[in-house]
Amino acid sequence: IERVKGDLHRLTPTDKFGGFKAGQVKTVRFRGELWQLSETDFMPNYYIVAKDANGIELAPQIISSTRVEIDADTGMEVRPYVEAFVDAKRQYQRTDKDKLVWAKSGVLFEQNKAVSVAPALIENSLLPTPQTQVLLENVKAVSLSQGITLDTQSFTDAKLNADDIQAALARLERIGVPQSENGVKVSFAALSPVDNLKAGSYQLTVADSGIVIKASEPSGFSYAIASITSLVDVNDLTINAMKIDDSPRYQYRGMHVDVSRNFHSKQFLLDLLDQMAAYKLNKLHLHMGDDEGWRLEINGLPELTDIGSNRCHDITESSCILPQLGSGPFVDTKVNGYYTKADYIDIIQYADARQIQVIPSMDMPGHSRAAIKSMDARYRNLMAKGDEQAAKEFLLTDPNDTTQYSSVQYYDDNTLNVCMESTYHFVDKVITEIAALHTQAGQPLTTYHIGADETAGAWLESPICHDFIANNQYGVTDIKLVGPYFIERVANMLAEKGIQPAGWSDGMSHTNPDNMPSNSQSNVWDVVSHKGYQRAHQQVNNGWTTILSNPEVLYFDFPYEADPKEHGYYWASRGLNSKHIFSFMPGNLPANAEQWLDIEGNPFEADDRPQVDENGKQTSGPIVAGKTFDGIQGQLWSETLRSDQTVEYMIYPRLLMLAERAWNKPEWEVPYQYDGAVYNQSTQHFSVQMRQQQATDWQKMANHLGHKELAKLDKAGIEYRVPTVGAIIDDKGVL
Ligand code: NAG
Repeated sequence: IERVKGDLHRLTPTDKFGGFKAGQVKTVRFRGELWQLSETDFMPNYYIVAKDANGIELAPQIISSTRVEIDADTGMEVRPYVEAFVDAKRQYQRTDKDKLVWAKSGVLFEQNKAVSVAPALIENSLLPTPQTQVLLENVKAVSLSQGITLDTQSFTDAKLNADDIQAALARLERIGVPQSENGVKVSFAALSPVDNLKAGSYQLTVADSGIVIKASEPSGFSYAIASITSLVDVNDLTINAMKIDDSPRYQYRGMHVDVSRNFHSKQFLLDLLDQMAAYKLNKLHLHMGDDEGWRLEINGLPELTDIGSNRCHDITESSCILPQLGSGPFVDTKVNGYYTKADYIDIIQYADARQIQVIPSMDMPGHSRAAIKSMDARYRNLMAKGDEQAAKEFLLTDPNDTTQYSSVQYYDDNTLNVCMESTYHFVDKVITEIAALHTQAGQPLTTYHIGADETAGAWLESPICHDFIANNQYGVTDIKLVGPYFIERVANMLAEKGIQPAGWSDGMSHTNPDNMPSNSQSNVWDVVSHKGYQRAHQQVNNGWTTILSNPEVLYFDFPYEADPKEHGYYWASRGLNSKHIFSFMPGNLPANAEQWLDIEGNPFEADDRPQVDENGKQTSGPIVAGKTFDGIQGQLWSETLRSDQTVEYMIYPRLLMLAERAWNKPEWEVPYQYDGAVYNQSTQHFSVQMRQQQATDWQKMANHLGHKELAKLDKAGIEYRVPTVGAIIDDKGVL
């Protein structure tokens, strides 16, 4: 067995194996560790490339089989081949009957024990939980069955944009509350922006005289309508009289989606944006460029999508890039594809009308294989035409670089050469074109994510890099510093265009903060129990916008439960369910309730004593006074997720708990307390009472999900994961 590239491997038959005769069946047995046999991660679409008698390669053929075997040692079902994988329903598909039972009972099951609270307790509950909500005593419920009538003058006075109003009201209309002549009056008043009024704040009064919404901007209005939509009883369209005064905990409430590894449709994204808006999330981090695919049409660089958006069996990679992630040998599958410029503009506009900012990302300088192969093909074509100058314009690698390296995902050719001007020319071109699409869509590009993660020792043996070190005007004297130099240079390139640079925390932490724009954003994806909290604190102390993306609790490509039938990677968690996200305490990173056990399941001790340099400046240690995290973000990487349905399964209902934690600070969140020594939350700060409060709140939340939210997801056609009755988890939380 030999590696062709990344995770594409080849088995070449020996003489002993012989060839194939027509119709012949041969069995190839794989033996692997248990984790490799997780049913859902098994790569489908093995294919055969045979040669004819003259040694000419024949068209590839998929090897298909639906055979299920029982592993003799473990008794587990092993299903190595997934039928028609792209449209396949999830492996762990529950029936519609399960869904009905769940939605009706709304009872939470944990380890086979039912835990439930009275429905009355959740009658007026709202997700995400508002800051204050007061029921108006003695005022009867308001019926919206006749629809609503806008007090148009009040909207005109407040200068609210008509598109924003319509997008918000469409949500009410969808549940059967249209605008009508004689509906309940809805009026709007501008909330004067007093000090510290957070963006997104709103006040809502529902009384017999009508509904009054106060906000200082469209997002507040939109959130007020989202709250009404959520509170209306979908059976009789009534809403209880109440007052809500609400504002978000964090200004950044994000969801990240990787459409590069496996492409996901525009419709899936639009549906996601609808749900994000319903739960008041406001940032879509769209990961469109990585090793396995480039997913956005770029003016003037057609190769990026002609070649880089398709994987197929073309060893020369001149028409497509090589198969990866079980994609099979053919172009014509849904894991291939890209958004046209028009698609992307639609996506931005759809997001914008829902108060969501789109943050595009093309991962660089590592994770760039699709771009590199596309630009290599361009180079070869232009060279063949004799146009050397044009050929070199956007070249991304040094042809004489002999560096041997391997990325985490086993690529040895996925890193841009950061010493070549043509690389910066390419990056500038891409950013400029993406920015133009944002301008056209009416949502200017204000944040761009560089990626900057997992850059593997490339370019060390590149003659161009050696020349660069010898002659550059930037003062870079050590080859080890050219990686950070790339991030700093691109970050400043963005800043000059008025765009905030963002990146993953590993790459960001290698830069010199003094060389970075002061408003840079870092997404902290370090494993908390492996000292990730130190990195998080450091990024806050740099003064950067710091977004928590910690894998143990926010990577939605991990399985919900430790079960071979659950999809996903598990390098930082084997069971990441909605309760874990609900229990997250983002304000107190080292110490977070029960999920902050280390990967082996032991409570861990955090030690974040301040370190100072010779000038007395704190270089690491706890967050300094007055600073804080800026938000949290859920991550959906898609290596193992090949269909839109599977992606929805992984996102929902976890996204709802992400929204809850991003919006609302729970009473039981332990404040960050650095006591000058080793910090062990589970024994010191999280009191029995707090733990009990957390458990009670979770029961309420789980019932709320079951009684209210899952039914709404059903209505919206979202393929959420039906909660399982009893998890297969032993006392250590591992399989
Ligand atoms: C990390 C990679 C990402 C990959 C993911 C899978 C980051 C910032 N980088 O190794 O490319 O898809 O894990 O869980 O997460």
